[in-house]
Amino acid sequence: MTLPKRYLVTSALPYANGPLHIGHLAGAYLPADIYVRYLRLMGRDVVYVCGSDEHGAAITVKARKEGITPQQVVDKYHTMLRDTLFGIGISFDIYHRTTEPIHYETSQDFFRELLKNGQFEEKMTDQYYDESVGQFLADRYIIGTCPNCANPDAYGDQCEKCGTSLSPTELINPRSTLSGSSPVMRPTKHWFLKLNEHEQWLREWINTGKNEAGVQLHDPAEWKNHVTGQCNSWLDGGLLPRSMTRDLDWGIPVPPEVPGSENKVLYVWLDAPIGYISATKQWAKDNGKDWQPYWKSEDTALIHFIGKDNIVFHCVIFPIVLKAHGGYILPVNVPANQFLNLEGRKLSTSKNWAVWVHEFLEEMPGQGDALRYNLIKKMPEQSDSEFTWKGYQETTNTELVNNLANFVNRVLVLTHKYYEGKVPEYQADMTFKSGFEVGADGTVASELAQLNHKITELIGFIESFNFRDALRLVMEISSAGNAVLQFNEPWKAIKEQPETVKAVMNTSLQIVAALAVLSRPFIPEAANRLREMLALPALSDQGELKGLLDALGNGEPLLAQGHIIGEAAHLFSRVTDEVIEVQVQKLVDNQPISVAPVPETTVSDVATASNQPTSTPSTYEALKPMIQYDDFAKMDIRTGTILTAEKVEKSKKLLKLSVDLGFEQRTILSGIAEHFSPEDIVGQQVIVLANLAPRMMMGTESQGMILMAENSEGKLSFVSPAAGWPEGMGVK
Ligand code: B3M
Ligand code: ZN
Repeated sequence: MTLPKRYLVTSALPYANGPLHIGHLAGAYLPADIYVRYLRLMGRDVVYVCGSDEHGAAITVKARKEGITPQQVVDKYHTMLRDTLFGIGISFDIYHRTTEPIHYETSQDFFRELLKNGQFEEKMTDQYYDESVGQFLADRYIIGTCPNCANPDAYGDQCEKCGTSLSPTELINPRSTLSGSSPVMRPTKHWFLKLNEHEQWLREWINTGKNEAGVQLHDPAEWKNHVTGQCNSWLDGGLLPRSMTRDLDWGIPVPPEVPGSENKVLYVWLDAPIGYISATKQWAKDNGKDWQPYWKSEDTALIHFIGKDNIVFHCVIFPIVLKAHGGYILPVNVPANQFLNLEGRKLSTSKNWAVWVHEFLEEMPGQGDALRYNLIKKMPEQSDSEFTWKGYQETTNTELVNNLANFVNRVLVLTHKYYEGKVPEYQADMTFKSGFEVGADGTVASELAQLNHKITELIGFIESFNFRDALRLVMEISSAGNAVLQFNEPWKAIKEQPETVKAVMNTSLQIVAALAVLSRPFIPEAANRLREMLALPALSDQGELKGLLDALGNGEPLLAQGHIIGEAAHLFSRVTDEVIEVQVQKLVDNQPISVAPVPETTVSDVATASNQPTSTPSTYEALKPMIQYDDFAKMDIRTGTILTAEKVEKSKKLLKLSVDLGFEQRTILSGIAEHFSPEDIVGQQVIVLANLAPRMMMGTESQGMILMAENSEGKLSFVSPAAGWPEGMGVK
């Protein structure tokens, strides 16, 4: 396919009801940012839009919780989200908000157009109504027992315990979160978009990339399997008309001229994606441009970056809305990411099991790029992935500090030492050991040809949304640079073979110059510093990568001979054990009840399930979803005895135990310090999960987990075999 004339790139609009965590970043923002930064470096025409999603029950629920108005909620979190996203270097062309007048107009116009085109079916439906407050209840305002897992505090749209999506009528014993009373059913009118009438072309479009006229709009092979798979499973289930309006006092009013529109607002999932369009309109207005080609011209590539929970809205509902309106293009790709886990557990806002990006920026100043790097390396592109603080430390120290920063530093320091900062002239036929091809002889020209080759490969990865692989290649280039130095040892050769050293150093400098551009999409601040160190003008993000490729293709140097470089400056800092321990401890301390400070806790937090103001406290923890025998059989559970116990310095919750398992002794850290004193539990017989992967906590490796029972007040009790039972026996 020919290159698109222009690109319109979007990242999911975050709800303005809370801060962003690293899962959001890795899901929808970093991949888009890498992609648009790359496009700009290639000199392509691209607009990158985003903004805060400020409507829906997500906002009003939060307002009730915080005791402020919905407007105050969105003002507070919009500012916070915007600052966080720009703070971590997400380079939107505009970060808009869905409470702007231009968005109200655009959304209402969409509604009018869909209505005019006969896309809605008006239906009276029965809906829960809270008589004591005189209000229809949005799904989020109803809680009740989950029919799937018996969680007593499931929401009307979803059970957060087992993840099942629900409708309010499926809840057992529903109650209103506004008053705690049992809601009644009342008839109400809504406008249902006839999704069912769009099934055929949608299936065709998703699976063949063709529109009804047979025009190839995208290549379906370029879509991620899990995205196409999710779309097809929705389609296979059959699409039903879906209500595009709500009875809510917060949102975009249904256009007032529409009969029966009083007290009705647009469904947030109707207005939110239209937010991409209004943001583009605002951007065009601010920049004296025309927004229309970006949304209406077939030679525009529209790409939505989202997390996997938003796939149906971007691949089914919004395309239907665009098509039903008419005149708009459809996305050429929706490269949704899967989920990022944190220390073995699902990231969770409600459970505060998260690394909050604004806190990271505050607590770890100057390390934004290191976080970006780590999240890209672990980006859940094809399947769920995991972030751990230990991994953060290791990756930062080995890859960013030891590899990249070290290479750059050596090159700059040696260039100043040998040539007073001047890029050395060299003899073209001078050979030295190649950094790219182990064992081969290279020349400056052949090394640059190899570099060119790698960059082409790297670009291929970016173009196909394989950002992890692309990042790996950036580091391979840096490694090749290190290898050039390592193999040729200029510090030894400088006396005997000064001409060889000139060629080696020239090559190394060219590699640094390439890295100063190539690293830009991933670690933009570091790229800036690299450019400064080389005394090159700051990147304008307008075609520099294209320029670099042209130069390499023509055999021209990236840094001219005789160019005088700047001083070596700091690039990345080593991450110490202390820093990591503080962060891990913070996670643990954020948990209301924590037996094991690591994800594999056996005790789920009863306390968070009843955060709703009016919910009744539950005596029994909800049952977890069903597992198979095989899931259980993977666990090796043994009897044991605690031999020693001591407090862990700087930790309120942890005790360090040595536990006799009969065949060996283990060190186990257990989050029971607030419940037991060390001297009381020596000799205690326990049950141990013995094949749990070891984990570092507070500088100590914990080699298993003690199983505990917990009552509804959060008190803990040991679980143990009969007195005198030997150690090391299996529990089955
Ligand atoms: N605000 C849901 C979410 O944050 C929603 C995305 C809107 S994208 C148009 O996951
Ligand atoms: Zn459930």
